[in-house]
Amino acid sequence: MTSGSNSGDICNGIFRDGLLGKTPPYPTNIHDLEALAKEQLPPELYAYVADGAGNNTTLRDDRRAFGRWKIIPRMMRDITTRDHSIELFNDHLKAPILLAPIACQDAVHPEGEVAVARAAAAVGVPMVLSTVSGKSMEEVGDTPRWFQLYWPKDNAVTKSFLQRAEDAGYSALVVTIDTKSTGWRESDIAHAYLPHLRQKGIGNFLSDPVIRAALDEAPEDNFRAACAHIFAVHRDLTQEWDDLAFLRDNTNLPIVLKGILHPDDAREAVAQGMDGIIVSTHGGRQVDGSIAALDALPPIVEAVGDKMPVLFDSGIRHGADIMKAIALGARAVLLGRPYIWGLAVGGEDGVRQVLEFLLADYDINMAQSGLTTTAQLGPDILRRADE
Ligand code: FNR
Ligand code: LAC
Repeated sequence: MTSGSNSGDICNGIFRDGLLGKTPPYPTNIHDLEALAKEQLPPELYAYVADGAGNNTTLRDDRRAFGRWKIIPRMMRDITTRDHSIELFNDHLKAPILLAPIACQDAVHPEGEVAVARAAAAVGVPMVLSTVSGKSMEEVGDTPRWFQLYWPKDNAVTKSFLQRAEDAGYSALVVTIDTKSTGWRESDIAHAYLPHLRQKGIGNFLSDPVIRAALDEAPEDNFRAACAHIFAVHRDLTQEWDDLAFLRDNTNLPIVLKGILHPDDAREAVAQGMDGIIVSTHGGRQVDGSIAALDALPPIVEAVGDKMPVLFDSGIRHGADIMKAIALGARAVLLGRPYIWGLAVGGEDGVRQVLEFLLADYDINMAQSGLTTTAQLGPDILRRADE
């Protein structure tokens, strides 16, 4: 995204098309896009994606936390040449954005994660593939990508997942540590619905050689027994900090712990030799009433110092949100629900529009604030509204 950047091209193209009576194919505003997805998805699936835990308190607080920070734009600077790229582990990112791991994309669209990977590749944003993906990690195409691990109970399965991810070309491992079990999600309870119990999101399990070897009959012949086995091995409630040595010993990939909200847990991640962390409330889906992710970020950044990159998700909707999270010390952010709304309404094209528009929004908001590189974002560009 350099020299005037592609945000200019996108806008010029859109306004030129407008002269011919054409507008963007999908809603531009993310809330309008969600409303359209809500019309199109079955109610229980919409609720699974949209809602959080309990009374949705943290889901709302994650967004409110952004409202408390205001950008103070600076004027009269040369903004002709912009480059928002960053280096992160082994990857060069054109903007400080990745796609958050989201389960069961095959429930939302038949092409699921494969459509998302194509859109991510087209736009140049890496995706983090969930363990709970409809397609197997080998089927998800040739795009920069990281693998998210829900750490299974069976070490042989864990080792197999780690090896497969490395062999398939994933460049980092995200280990999600805030979801030993699923939060109390009232709408899922009310609908008695979880997509992974409806044959969605199990591509990595059904294709795993260790899992298949443990079954008396192939999943194709006895699907019920295969699912029972998968649910018996797929999570482990006992894991503690010292157990991370097992992952360290069994992968060459950088390990990023996802779901940290306390500075002491961030310090523990450093002590365990991890390579990075993601500050996240899991989109308000785990502990209702927990601290908002953005409020948790500054003390964690202070605790970690320059020992490892701190990434951020939970509530990113616009370019301004990216600016605020990075200014408060995140190295990069992960985009969650918005790209799933794009997938729901337009498959690959829908995701591509969401990503292109978000990158353009970020670039333009940066430029209008007088900023031409991501590195220029710091606390000095922000003021708390309540101060
Ligand atoms: C998630 N998230 C998630 N995280 C993870 O590590 N593995 C997973 O499989 C999933 N699955 C998942 C499904 C759905 C439907 C949602 C909404 C979220 C959490 C995700 O990576 C991210 O932390 C949140 O989506 C961030 O919140 P926002 O920005 O989407 O509100
Ligand atoms: C969720 C799990 C799969 O949030 O991470 O639904």
